[in-house]
Amino acid sequence: MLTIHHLGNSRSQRILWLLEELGVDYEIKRYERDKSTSLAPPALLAIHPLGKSPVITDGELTVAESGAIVEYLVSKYDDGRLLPPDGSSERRAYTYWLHYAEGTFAPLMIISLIMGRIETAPMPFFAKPIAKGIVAKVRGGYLGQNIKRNLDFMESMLNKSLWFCGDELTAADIQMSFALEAESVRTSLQDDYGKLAEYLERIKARPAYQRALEKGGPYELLGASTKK
Ligand SMILES: N[C@@H](CCC(=O)N[C@@H](CS)C(=O)NCC(=O)O)C(=O)O
Repeated sequence: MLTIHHLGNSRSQRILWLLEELGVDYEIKRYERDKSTSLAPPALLAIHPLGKSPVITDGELTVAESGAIVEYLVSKYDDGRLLPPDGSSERRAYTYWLHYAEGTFAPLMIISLIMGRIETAPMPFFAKPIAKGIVAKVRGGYLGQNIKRNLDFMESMLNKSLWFCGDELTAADIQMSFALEAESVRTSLQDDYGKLAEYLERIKARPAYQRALEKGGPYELLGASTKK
């Protein structure tokens, strides 16, 4: 039986969604984040040396890293619905977005989350202006413009098609969903990024996405109170 080691409020939610889209039988082993640090519990270290989620086990095999998990599941279980044909332009787009999600966009979300944590961390009063100054420099000199450029880019892509690789959902969209959902709890996409907002609505309307939410338990993305 395939097992997904699922950390609450995390990226592994999208693997549950993929499994539901594929109609695969699986079991969920749940892990909760530490209440004060938000880190994964040490039990996940017994599954993979990095102790992160998602990670799946399938018999003797352990697969970590969302993109690798998506590739593994799609190559084993997809019947041609979620993976565009080899050699097609949709397939090139698929490879791009599958890597872009964790390689380019997610790191910006992480930096943003960390900046928010620094801003709100308890510290002596005299250190606060220094911390705030550093955060402002990172936001003003790097983060803000990069997030904007990436959101503009994604919005322009969704002006051309319903999903990132054309008018059909692919597993690359499932990989893309997490960081965009995280961004949407920080910024109201509706005002400046209408296509991205509609895209997230399309995702949330899918029955497989809703089943995954029911099975995965609470999915409250971290960093809702941070700003760019
Ligand atoms: N690039 C990795 C990132 C894995 C990752 O950082 N997962 C987070 C959950 S969203 C995690 O396990 N965090 C808990 C921790 O770092 O202790 C992937 O996509 O699988």
